[in-house]
Amino acid sequence: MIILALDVYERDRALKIAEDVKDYISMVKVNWPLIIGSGLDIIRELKERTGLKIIADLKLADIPNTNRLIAKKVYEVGADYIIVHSFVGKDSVLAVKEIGEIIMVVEMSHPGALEFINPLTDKFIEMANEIKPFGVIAPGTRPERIKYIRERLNGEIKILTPGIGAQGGKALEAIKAGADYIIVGRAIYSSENPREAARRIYEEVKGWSSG
Ligand code: O7M
Repeated sequence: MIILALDVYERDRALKIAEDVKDYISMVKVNWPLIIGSGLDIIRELKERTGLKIIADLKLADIPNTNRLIAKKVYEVGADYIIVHSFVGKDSVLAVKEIGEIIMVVEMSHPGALEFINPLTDKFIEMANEIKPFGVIAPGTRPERIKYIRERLNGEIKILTPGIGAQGGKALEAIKAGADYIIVGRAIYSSENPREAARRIYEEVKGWSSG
């Protein structure tokens, strides 16, 4: 039910944190900072060292052909899921879904999301219900929006919520509102004792989620 957002640059640090906390998390999310800092092969290494599923958070937002070219290489190194933006349209999203499992962004957690992305959530939910990705991203900073999305989303599609901890969202509130997974970055990897930080969050939410 906890996804570690491993947004550090250094390979050794990333592997150590992931191994330290692996007992308390379900998956590791790799974003651009780690890929830029350590190379794409970090996905394979993390998967081998932890045995966990790896989400490649590329937030792909390009034309279908470019999305496909990028996604192919990332699935090849072992990514289990790739995160794609919905606003580029169905063809771009499907280009990735045709070659692997995807997670679609339907809303974001930061203040700026209110400007352009979040007003389109209803359309993104509609698209997700049609495309049936593994999951969607909803804001852990706004539990009422998680509830809104859960009520409209096909029940088989998981909800993953970032924004827990450093951005102000509360783990248990997000889960109670309908999140299947909470995504946590700085509250774990910037902690003096990442394993203990992960354990605390795990204890807080265990029993509430099936993720
Ligand atoms: O817990 P944090 O704030 O240190 O990290 C949150 C992670 O979630 C970080 O990797 C962000 O890029 C990501 N994220 C958001 O914070 N907000 C969003 O709306 C969406 C994401 C995300 O994971 O999108 C797929």
